[in-house]
Amino acid sequence: MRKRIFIFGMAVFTFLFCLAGCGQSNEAGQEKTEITRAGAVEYDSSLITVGFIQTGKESAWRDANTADFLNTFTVEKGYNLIYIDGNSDSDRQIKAAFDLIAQEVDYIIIDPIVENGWKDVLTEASAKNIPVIVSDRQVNLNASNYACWVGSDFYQEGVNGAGWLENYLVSQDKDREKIKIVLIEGTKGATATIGRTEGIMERLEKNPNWEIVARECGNFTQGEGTNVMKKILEEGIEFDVLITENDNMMFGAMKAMDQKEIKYGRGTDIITISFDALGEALDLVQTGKLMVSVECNPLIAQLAEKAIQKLEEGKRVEKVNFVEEMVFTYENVGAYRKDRKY
Ligand code: GZL
Repeated sequence: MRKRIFIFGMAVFTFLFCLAGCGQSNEAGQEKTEITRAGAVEYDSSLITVGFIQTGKESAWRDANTADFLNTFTVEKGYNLIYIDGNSDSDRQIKAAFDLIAQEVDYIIIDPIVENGWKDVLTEASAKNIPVIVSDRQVNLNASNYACWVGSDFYQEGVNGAGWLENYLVSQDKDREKIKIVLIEGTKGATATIGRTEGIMERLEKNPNWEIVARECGNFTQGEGTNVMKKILEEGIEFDVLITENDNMMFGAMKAMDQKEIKYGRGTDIITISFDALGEALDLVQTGKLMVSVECNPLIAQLAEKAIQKLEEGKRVEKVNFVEEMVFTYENVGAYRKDRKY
């Protein structure tokens, strides 16, 4: 049952001081101040009001993911989307979720910066019968706390990236050599970081000749990717493989290696592996500077919309809804680059 909601977005308390002659006087002949409240904006209750709380703007992947939601939940398609930028602040996200509950929206979609801290607000949403869809990253709670989750299989992405490395080393007859790996991880506690790292470590355990010689956090940002790689190079750490858990950190790390005139990519001694598969990354795969970009598809808004439509029809929704993804390499990228939407 869609709730009628009044958005007080325009409700501005306006103190109108009437000009002389247009004010009203009380019995004692004293001027009094007129207080006029702008009318509450009554929303068209035929629309489905969806509150979407995004992580922030930490990466180009994120921008593409946000654009996908803004382009999916439009008035033309029957939605009133309230978009909230989490500004990379988990507390801000949780406060925004409580606010959306107070506004009695019809649905809440959250992309949690980190998995912890969501129990109270999801309990409140459930008590007010507002279904919550978790998108992209996950919450560290039983699935009964939310309607469903839509996004990527991060563990499989990690396995895919490290699996490619296994096959590549065999092709280069290096599968029995000592392989030194630098791993630059995403935000600590983020599902994408947890899953990718677990997948990479699963393959590492199968390859005892692999060693992680440096493991740093780059928070999924380009700037931190540069800073972390600068630190690694200043420490004189030598490595054969650089794995970054998103393309923006790879771009940053490449900048640091360029500054030291270090060669990387196809035909060099440094193998480069990244995640997200941004258009810019695919360009680098085509040149060979980036050897693999494991796709993390940001275009998941349609999965969230499908879930909302099912809930509107009173139908059951699957708890876990994976988006399709690929692994882009020098050999296959040409066939896909031109059609990329981000
Ligand atoms: C993955 C997403 C990650 C991306 C990063 O689904 O959570 O966050 O891989 C983004 O680029 O910052």
